[in-house]
Amino acid sequence: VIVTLKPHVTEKQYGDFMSRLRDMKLRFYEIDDLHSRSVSIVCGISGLDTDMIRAMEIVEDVKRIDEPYKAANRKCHPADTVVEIPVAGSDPVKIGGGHFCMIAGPCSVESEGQIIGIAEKLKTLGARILRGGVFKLRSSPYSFQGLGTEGIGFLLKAKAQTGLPVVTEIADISQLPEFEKIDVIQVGTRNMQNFLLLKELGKLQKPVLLKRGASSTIDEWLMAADYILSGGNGNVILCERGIRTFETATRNTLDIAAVPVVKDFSHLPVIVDPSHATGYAKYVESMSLASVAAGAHGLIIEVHDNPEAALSDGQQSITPGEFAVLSKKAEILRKAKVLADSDVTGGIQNGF
Ligand SMILES: [Mn+2]
Repeated sequence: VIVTLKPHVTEKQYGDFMSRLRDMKLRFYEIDDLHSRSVSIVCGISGLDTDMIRAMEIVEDVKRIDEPYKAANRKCHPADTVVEIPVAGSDPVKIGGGHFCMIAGPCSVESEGQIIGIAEKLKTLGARILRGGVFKLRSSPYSFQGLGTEGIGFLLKAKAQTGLPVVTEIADISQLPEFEKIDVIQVGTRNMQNFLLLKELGKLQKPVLLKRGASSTIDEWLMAADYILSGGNGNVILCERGIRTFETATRNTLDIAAVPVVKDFSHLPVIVDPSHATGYAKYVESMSLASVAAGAHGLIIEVHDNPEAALSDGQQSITPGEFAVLSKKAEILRKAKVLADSDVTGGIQNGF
């Protein structure tokens, strides 16, 4: 609900109101509004006596949020969320708000040498986070299932060697202890509605990369985010990775409109995975640039030294050389977008 307070509320009244909310163990955000002071209270309908809130002396109005997602809703939290990923001995990597982040790496960790080698290259080419699957959820039981625990070890060696934070997918709650040193836990498309897993991740403070389910609506995706957020973990990054449509020319259909829609509906950062969305290396660059133009907060891209020999998703993996070009183009386009967004006339005068 959104609670609007009466004008001219004193600091003392405001403080008392806040401590009552705290006593009731409600999660809430303070909304800075020029005209009225508002507070959004995030909870299920059953968890709040709205009449009781309405009856409080300083409350002017209590409005229910109509959308099924509450904690992810921008109405509850007007400012953009910026998720910070700590980096040892350096500034954290930031995703969201005005920050853009490039995530890259192979679909699967295949060996220690492979992941360290590619990580070292990607670091020099603009990647800020290293990706690599170890617990693979594959459509076919006969496809490569990942190196598992051994792969986590290799990924952490690559992190130690390069300083790049790492993201990898969790397949099941039982694997959670193995993710202690992993910087970002990915929930893949097949697990987007694994609510028991989402609830467990809500108890952590670790960033979660929540991919959109291949057949999920944006509402369902944001409700999945609410499972994590309402548990107390505010570090959720959304990832559009293509949805299932009647089109077969690409692996999935990249829902590029999801980027501005999610930014409208939610305060959470949203990044795009053009690799799984298209399924073909040759389309990854154009869809990456489209994502930047649409306002995505980052990209996650599959890169492999020798895509033809990749144990998974070779068809959609680009080479480090192609990544270098993509990364450069994305940077140029992003600068142009920032300039255009901030000052259209100035941008036009400057030749854009
Ligand atoms: Mn993959």
